[in-house]
Amino acid sequence: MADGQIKVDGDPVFKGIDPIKFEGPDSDNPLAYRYYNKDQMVMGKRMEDHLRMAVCYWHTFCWDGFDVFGGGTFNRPWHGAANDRAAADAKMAAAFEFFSKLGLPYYCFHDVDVTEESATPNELSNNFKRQADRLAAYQEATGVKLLWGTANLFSNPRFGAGGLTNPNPEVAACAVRQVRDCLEVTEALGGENYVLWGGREGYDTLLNTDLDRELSNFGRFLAMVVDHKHKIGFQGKILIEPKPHEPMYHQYDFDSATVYGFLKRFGLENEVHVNIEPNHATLAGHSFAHEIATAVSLGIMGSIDINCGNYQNGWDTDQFNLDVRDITLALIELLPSGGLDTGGFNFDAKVRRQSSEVEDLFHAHVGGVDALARALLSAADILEKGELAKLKSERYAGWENSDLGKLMLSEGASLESIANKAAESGLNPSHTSGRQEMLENLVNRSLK
Ligand code: XLS
Ligand code: NI
Ligand code: NI
Repeated sequence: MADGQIKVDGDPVFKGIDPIKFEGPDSDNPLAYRYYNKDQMVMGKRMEDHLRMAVCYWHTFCWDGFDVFGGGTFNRPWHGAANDRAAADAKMAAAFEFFSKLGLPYYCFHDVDVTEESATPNELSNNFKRQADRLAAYQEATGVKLLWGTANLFSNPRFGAGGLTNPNPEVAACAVRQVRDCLEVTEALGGENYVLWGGREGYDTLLNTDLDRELSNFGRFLAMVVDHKHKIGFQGKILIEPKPHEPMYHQYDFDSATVYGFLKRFGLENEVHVNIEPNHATLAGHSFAHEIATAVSLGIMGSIDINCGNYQNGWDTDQFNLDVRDITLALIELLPSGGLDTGGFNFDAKVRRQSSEVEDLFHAHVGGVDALARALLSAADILEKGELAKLKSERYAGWENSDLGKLMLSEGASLESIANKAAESGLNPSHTSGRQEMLENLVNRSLK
């Protein structure tokens, strides 16, 4: 162990709560899994290996319940009077106890989540390295692994105008340094991905923003991240997490398609993938399934921050996603492509401010885990029945089977040759039903 002070089996924080077990759908124990049975085989793979679930450090262990209208409501036993070293260590002990009790394989963090308040970038760098050793010891003792690490380039006031896209090169250099440190720590901890969520990379008004320069700088620094990844031999994926708004009025990484265009511009489309979050998808006016289908189609699918917004207000409320149907629709797009590779499902979700007891954190995750497991079972049932694939292949069969389809796709085909062909043959085709309602019913019939 890297630090003699670490007591992994020290005083438990979650005393009255036993490890969460699979008890089956008929259990009446609120703190049991009804569907998540990690060794159960689904489409030839263990449930745990399909879902690769992670707990996030920030919402679950850092947030004290404050919002813009009022202070914290949570009073967590691991929150000290100040965010000092003792509090950071207590938080880490609680976090690993929680991960272990849930029986989930992964966790995720920002550099500042695991460290105490640091007065300067130098202090942060030192504090983070110390905490990284402690994380390594906890990982070794509990078997919990790191899905991804990320640098927080948005909370410190110096990042008000962004990190890597800040107008001030001194601030951008501090951001670069934080990313370098965090990428190296993530590598040292065996992290399977490294995430860049564009916290304040964007603008509040174009009146003070040189958009062209900011995007050029962003591309330049992202290329350096990729170079450094190769230099240090990091095996994981670099992921950008798209989001259209909040905190900035406009975020550069708007959605998966926008991110792809940006990556193409800088020649990074084979190096960087996306971390998709349902609540960000809906903020961008897309469904969760749309973002997955787009990323799969563009070859940039990476990982998922699972959560959802609120249907009424459209904000980034980061709720635990219990919508089995919505997740099923996304999995129908994801699973045929081979599913998650180095990615996972990270619970980037928070309990409501009134859910003030630590027990609520367990209820929230148990519900989130089971919703994913139910969606997996549902999607597998739908895909294994094969009706969707059959209908799609029939719908597009003309491109494979008919002379016209083949001709249109052949080399040398032109706008003119196709138009002439249509005219010569007097083409006047009629509409074919898309069978949407039948397919929607088919999905609903398979929901578990
Ligand atoms: C915020 C993001 C954030 C990232 C990590 O909206 O979801 O939590 O996942 O920086
Ligand atoms: Ni988010
Ligand atoms: Ni997120």
